[in-house]
Amino acid sequence: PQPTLAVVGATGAVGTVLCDLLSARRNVWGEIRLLASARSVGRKVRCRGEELTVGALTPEAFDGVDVAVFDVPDEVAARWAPIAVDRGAVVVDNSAAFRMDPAVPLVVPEINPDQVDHRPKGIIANANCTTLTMIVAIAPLHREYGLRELVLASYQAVSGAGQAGVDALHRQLGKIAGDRVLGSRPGDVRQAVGDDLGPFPAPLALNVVPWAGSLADHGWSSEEMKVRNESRKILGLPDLKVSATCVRVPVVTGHSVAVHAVFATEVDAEGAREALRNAPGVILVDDPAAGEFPMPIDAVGTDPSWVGRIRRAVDDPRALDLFVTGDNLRKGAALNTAQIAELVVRPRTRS
Ligand code: 11C
Repeated sequence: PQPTLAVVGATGAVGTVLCDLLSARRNVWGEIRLLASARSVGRKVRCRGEELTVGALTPEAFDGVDVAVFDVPDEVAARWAPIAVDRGAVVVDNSAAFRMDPAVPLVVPEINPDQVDHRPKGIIANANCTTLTMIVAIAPLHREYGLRELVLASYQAVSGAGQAGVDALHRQLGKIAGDRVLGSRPGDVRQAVGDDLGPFPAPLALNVVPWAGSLADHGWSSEEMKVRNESRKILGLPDLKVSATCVRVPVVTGHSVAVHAVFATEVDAEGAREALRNAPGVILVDDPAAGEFPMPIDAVGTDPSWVGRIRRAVDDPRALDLFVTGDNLRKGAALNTAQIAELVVRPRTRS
């Protein structure tokens, strides 16, 4: 029989994209069971052309489930993932609850697929959307040149903060639309938007906000520390130097990252392009003369990480500068979990 998949958090921003993806990907699943918090129980969701009714998150809901993908907040995952494992499921968790646990692999199928089979806790973690968008393009360059350091700034879409983030940006845009003077005096955008900030610390309309996540040690944000720690774990480089500045921008979906990557050996831009042209999960879009670069308005709704603006650093022959954009809800979240879940149930040849 075909394996059973549970999607926990099926009605959230990522869960919804996962249901869409499951409708379009090769159909490896038998039953698909959608689960959510009490507020969403009974809702109907279309998946693979069928109308499914969202069920309640209970221990019994995991009976008979082979793989459970969790798209829920950290504290919900921390509580419920072990329950799903006790009931016999392998958990693929998209929260940050288990990512840095040494007994939990952090898997990107294009980079470290074999790690799915080393899961002593029955849990496999999915990385943060900013890390994922970038790392798919950085790994092939690491294989070519040996990565030593990353200095990066992100340009993160509001859907990274869930549907509440998208709703907040649209409300704010509604309030400022048509005012041709706004943005020319201190505080005028703040005044127009008022206190309707949604999950953000400042207005996003006509603005950029150098903050994502919560306050970590020494002034870093949790998002910046995730990018550092997760990049190290995925690439197997515990001493990799990483400095990230994470910034929220008024984009609905599509995280971008400007990267300065320093390598062990000299690099050349055409060699880097060649490595990326042949890399899985990457699309090279690098023709500035023709106005072609990676941008969220083009990358949204697509699977790969779009990479371009590849230059050798003027002042360091061992460094590359580049720009990466990817759909934070797809490769940054739902798509990567779907790929991991498919790896877990892949048919194996007997040895
Ligand atoms: C954002 N990257 O854009 C975050 C959302 O650790 O999975 C995802 C947080 C995480 O706000």
